Amino acid sequence: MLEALTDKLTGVFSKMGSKGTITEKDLDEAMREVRIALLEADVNFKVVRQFIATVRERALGQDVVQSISGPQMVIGIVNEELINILGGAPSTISMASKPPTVIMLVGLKGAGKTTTAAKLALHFRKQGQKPMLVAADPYRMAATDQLKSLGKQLNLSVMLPEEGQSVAELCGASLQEATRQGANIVIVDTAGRSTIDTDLMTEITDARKALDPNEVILVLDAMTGQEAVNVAQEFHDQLGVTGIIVSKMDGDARGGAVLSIRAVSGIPVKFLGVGEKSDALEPFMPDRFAGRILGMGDVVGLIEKAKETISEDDVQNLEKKMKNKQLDLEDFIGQFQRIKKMGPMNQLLDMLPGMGQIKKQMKVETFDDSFWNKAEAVVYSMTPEERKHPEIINGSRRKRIARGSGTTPQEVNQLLNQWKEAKKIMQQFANNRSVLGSLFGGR
Ligand SMILES: Nc1nc2c(ncn2[C@@H]2O[C@H](COP(=O)(O)OP(=O)(O)OP(=O)(O)O)[C@@H](O)[C@H]2O)c(=O)[nH]1
Ligand SMILES: [Mg+2]
Repeated sequence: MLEALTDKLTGVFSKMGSKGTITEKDLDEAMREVRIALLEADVNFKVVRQFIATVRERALGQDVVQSISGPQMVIGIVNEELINILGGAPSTISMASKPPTVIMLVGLKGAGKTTTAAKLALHFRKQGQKPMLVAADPYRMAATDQLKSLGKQLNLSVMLPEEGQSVAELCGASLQEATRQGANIVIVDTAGRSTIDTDLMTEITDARKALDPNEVILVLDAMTGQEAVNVAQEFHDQLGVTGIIVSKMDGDARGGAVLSIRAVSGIPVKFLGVGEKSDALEPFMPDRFAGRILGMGDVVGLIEKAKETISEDDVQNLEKKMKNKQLDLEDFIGQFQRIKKMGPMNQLLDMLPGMGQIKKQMKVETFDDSFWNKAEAVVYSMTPEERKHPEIINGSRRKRIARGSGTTPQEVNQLLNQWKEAKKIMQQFANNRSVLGSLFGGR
């Protein structure tokens, strides 16, 4: 997600960073490129204009021009302002002081409401809560069935409409049922329409009255781009929305919606949907998201995800090696083995610092399993010495490794070169990070 934007911004900043000090002209030039990158990522133009103006003003106010750490200061300001437009502090679901907490999901047809309802239920259950789902779409059997089957799969309780029951009646009944079952969170999935019409609004308003929800969450499809921002505005005007979940962030949406929504509508983004599966939901953290956009990588997120799958020792090792820039070929493959256990490779690798640039420099489109399987075979055909010190690999060693791994000497060479490039960038990045770290509070 947002790869194109990240690539562009990393490019702008590494160009600026390589200068040492910058002039006002350099700053303007960089800002022009940032502006283009944001517009290309489909960020609302008013948001872009305001963003650029604020960054420029702050940068000049802080005397970045001709200052030794000028470029880093600019990146620091861009990071802070990105976090700002994304909403600053993370916004969580507000819980009722007296349970159950009622969360209503609304949105256009196909936005991802039903899928998201199940994801949220799972999210809360993992936290030890007791959620219940409500299929508040009595007019479409298929919609009801979808939630029913998701509930069955995940072993979650689902309240279904009865024959002839109105949405308001169903909602009232589900609150009673929640109390009876001891459910402390009620997640209500409502009907979607292809446009915002009065029928839909009447139905949702009725449900809202019957439920008196703590949260009215609008689910928006990231793939709809700027249109999502308009939809948010309209729903908010007519209904009053308390939060947003942007779904389908795993697709090839340019991401502008996420960057514009908060600034345009004032509504906080609370979660991102990053896949079709029920565990593909991430709490939205403005600071981490900004870090990802700037290509600084979501190291914290990666490590947290890793913690769910691998041991504390493994994690500490990974953390230490990354910090000390000591990854050799053996670690490379070792980490890969662990990462492989964690799920789709690309999603995880994107969380690593500088990954966008690494891919480009290594001339690798995607790190798919076939790439890794080959790399693994090559590394396993090396001696431990060769893995630690790849520079000793000469022609005859290369031939032997190729034979052992079922590849060609050219392929072995290519992998070694790719590894060298990757290491170079990670090193560069690690150097930058220490400067950035002090700017961003040591993260
Ligand atoms: N890749 C991806 N697909 C998603 C995500 N969220 C939902 N989908 C898919 O989007 C499609 C529509 O999702 P639903 O949850 O049925 O959408 P809905 O808003 O309930 O649709 P209606 O009830 O018809 O209004 C399904 O095929 C989902 O699998 C996501 O985060 N990533
Ligand atoms: Mg649905």
